Amino acid sequence: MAEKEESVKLLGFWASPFTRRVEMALKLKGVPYEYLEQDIVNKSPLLLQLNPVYQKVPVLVHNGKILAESHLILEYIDQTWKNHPILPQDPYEKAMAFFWAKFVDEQAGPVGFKSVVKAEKGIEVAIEEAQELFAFLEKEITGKNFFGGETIGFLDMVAGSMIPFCLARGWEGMGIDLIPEEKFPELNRWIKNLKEIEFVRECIPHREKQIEHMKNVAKRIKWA
Ligand SMILES: N[C@@H](CCC(=O)N[C@@H](CS)C(=O)NCC(=O)O)C(=O)O
Repeated sequence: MAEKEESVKLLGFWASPFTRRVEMALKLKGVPYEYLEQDIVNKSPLLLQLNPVYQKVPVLVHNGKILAESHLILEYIDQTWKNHPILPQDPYEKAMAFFWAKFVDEQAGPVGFKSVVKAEKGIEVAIEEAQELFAFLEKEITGKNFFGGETIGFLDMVAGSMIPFCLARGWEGMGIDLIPEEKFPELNRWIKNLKEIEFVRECIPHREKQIEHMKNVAKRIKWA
């Protein structure tokens, strides 16, 4: 019997870490998909129709089923295509993967970026504040090849897309290396491991182009 034809569409934005991590999961699982690049300033009627609540990318449409929010999309992908699991089976380890993913997206990423861009108390203090957040991740990755253990998993995709391949580039644009090798040897080892994976490299935005983009984001963002 012929297999049912799957339809997978991903609405995304090239510099979006939230989009890049979903592409990593689809590529790891070998799921063919159609990618629809979005303008996240002048939003398309399709994006507004598919994600009226948040009006953000990524949005995944699988056989007509619509999903938003990258953590949930990753979990859905993992449960739908079961090869190369990305989330831990153990309930506690799974909860911890979600805990750290939330920390990456809500603290280490945006708060770290904000402290350096604003640098209200001076750049040295800002760097220290941001690095205090990275220290948690340095501790988590110590002694492991990936956050997920021996192979790349959910948290690697979340943290990888956000920290080295998005925000660190924003800081690079300001001439700051926020994850120096001497201070964060374990995180640097992990970043090297990530870069050795071909599909991860395929999902990393062009460096110079992203540095320019992040400079514009830093100028544009009005922090609360
Ligand atoms: N919590 C969301 C965040 C998604 C997100 O912030 N997407 C950005 C692009 S990087 C976006 O679409 N921004 C448009 C807007 O904020 O209006 C997720 O995990 O998917």
